[in-house]
Amino acid sequence: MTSSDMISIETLLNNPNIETAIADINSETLDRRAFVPQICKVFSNSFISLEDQPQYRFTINREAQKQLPDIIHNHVEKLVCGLSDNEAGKRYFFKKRNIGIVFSGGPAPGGHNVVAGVFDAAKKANPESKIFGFILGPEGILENRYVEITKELVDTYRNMGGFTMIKTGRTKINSKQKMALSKEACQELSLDALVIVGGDDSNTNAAFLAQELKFHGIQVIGIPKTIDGDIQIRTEDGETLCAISFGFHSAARAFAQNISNLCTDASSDLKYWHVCKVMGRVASHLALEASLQTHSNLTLIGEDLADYVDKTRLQKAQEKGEVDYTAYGMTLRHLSRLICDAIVKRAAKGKNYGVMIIPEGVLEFINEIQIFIIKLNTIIAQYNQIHDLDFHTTFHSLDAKLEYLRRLSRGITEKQASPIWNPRDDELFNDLPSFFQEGLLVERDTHGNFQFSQVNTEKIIMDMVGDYLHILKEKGDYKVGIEDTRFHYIMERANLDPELIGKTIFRNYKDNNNTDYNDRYYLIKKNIISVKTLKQALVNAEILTDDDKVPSPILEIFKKSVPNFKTQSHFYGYDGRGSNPTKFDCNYTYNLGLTAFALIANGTTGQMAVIKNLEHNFDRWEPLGIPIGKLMHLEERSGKLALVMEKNIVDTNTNSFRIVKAMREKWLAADDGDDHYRKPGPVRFQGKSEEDKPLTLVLNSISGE
Ligand code: FBP
Repeated sequence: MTSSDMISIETLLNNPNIETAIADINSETLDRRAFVPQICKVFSNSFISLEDQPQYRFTINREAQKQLPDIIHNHVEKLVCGLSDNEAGKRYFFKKRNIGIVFSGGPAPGGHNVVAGVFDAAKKANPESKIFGFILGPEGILENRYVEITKELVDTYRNMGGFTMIKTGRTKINSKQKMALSKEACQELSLDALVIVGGDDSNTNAAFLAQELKFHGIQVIGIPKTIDGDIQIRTEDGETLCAISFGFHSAARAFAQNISNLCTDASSDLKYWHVCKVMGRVASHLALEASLQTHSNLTLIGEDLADYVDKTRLQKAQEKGEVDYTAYGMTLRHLSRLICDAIVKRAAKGKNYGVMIIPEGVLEFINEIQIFIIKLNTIIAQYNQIHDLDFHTTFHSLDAKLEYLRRLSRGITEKQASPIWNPRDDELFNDLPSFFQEGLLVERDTHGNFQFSQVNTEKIIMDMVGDYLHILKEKGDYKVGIEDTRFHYIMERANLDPELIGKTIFRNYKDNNNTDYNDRYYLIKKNIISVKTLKQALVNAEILTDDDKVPSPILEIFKKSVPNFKTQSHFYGYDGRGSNPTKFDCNYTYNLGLTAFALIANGTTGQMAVIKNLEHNFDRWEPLGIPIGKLMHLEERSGKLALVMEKNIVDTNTNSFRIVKAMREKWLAADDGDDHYRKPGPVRFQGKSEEDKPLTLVLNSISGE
């Protein structure tokens, strides 16, 4: 086409079909926005009351009792239809109120529906009520930056992913001054209530704010958000009140979809091990769910590694009448050996490829790393406190940080030798690769948490794996198995005797005299590790003379048996966090918003809105309010014990974990058969999907009866 034949760009851009095709808003978005989430039965009533549920008990932390005296005695509340003769209750429920809402921490799919739920319920109860969204997370509260949420704004973001509507941030309201600023901001807007949509740390904030603002007539309600899935609430008697935080399902489905595609790729060209790091700052829930959805060949679960006991080492020590404490827990070295073992086994069956899932927070469960993290947390926190300076600003470069640690270990810095960092720590730390040292020294987040997402976890592990595989290769232990039919085909095509060559070069060749082996894959003998040693074996068997060259078909077989370990790294985190919510999360979050409003309209504070029975069919979903104060415990933060909401890591006694463990061998597929990859259904919004809730939830809810 010559330029004179071309339609002008103006004409093109004004063509209605082109306008539709390139519009920012596509039909998928319009369909999403129009989706009306299902609502729990109780919300079909216009007036909702609360009913105390004293049967749900929690072990209360003493410190929580001290620090949160006015919210600690709250009960679990069930939402029920209000009585028609409760006039005072009705007046309170339907009164005009101002409600603030804030997102806190990392985005999670479904957040916008929480806003939509609060907005719809508040406007339905009283159209004069106003909802304000604080911009950029808790920082918006401190700086009093907000936007009034309108119907138009809510409608734009219904069922859409991200926290784009009002943004989010990780600022922590952790000082008297910040509390005072928060109170001022709420009072300036004449807020009756504030809804905090966040994870464990943000709900901790919510509890303290609730305590602080209670006598100023401002209620605070928390919402369990985080893709990490570590907000799970059980009573003292083990009854589940909240099976999972919102966002988990959508993120896990997005990760699983990508990982499953990699399984297809890996098993197509057979040349890569895909190493998939998946988010979850500490807990491995996302990795576990992705494993169940994809049947990837190898999935590390941090919590499982922490439980590891080296029985051989323990026994050796026992024989000497000693206890070897280092036998408990996993070391990085041992972990790399376990991974190598899996890789070598698969290679022996001709599968020098695969897909492995590494949870982002796995290092938290590795003994030596955990010790470094705790020590460095304390050192950084102490430095900031003693010097009233910021460690990371003062010691900008890695060298400066290392120099400080070196001085600390020798007692030059803080007048006397540090009890935390001794010369041995310094020596061990200096043995780590610099990118990892840098990772361990990264700035902690505002809550004092170690930022695992900033560390190249998979690189640390895979570098060690690569090194050890190299050793195994040199020793002749890491070889790619040669398929029986292929070997015969190549030999026969070249008029070579497969029996003679097979016996000479393979350690498990099945010939008429060797009935021990019945493998489909042959492994080159351990001592044949080069063309030279190959030739030697052939000469020794009198197949070749010293002057002969190794025939090319035999060379071809040998080359195929030499493994080339190639990896591709992938990080699944921010992408899934920003994905559109699944139907499960759309329904879940909208009902959380409705629940939050009902709690507010009944005058409660310091409660977290949850939906019980998420693991069951929708008709069994039950909205509740749970006292946040009762979920608190003491935890090490920035080198000190702090009262925070307890998070849940993977429980290795659950059905889901036990099933993954039981399937490990099968999914590794280090055998003659095919891989067992599972294709999770597409993340669909329209139509019926069989993947309508997290598999971990489904499995964990199945009892023996
Ligand atoms: P929240 O707990 O705040 O929801 O965030 C979880 C998370 O997505 C983790 O999975 C991840 O480690 C971390 O946030 C990443 O944080 P950042 O957004 O600061 O990089």
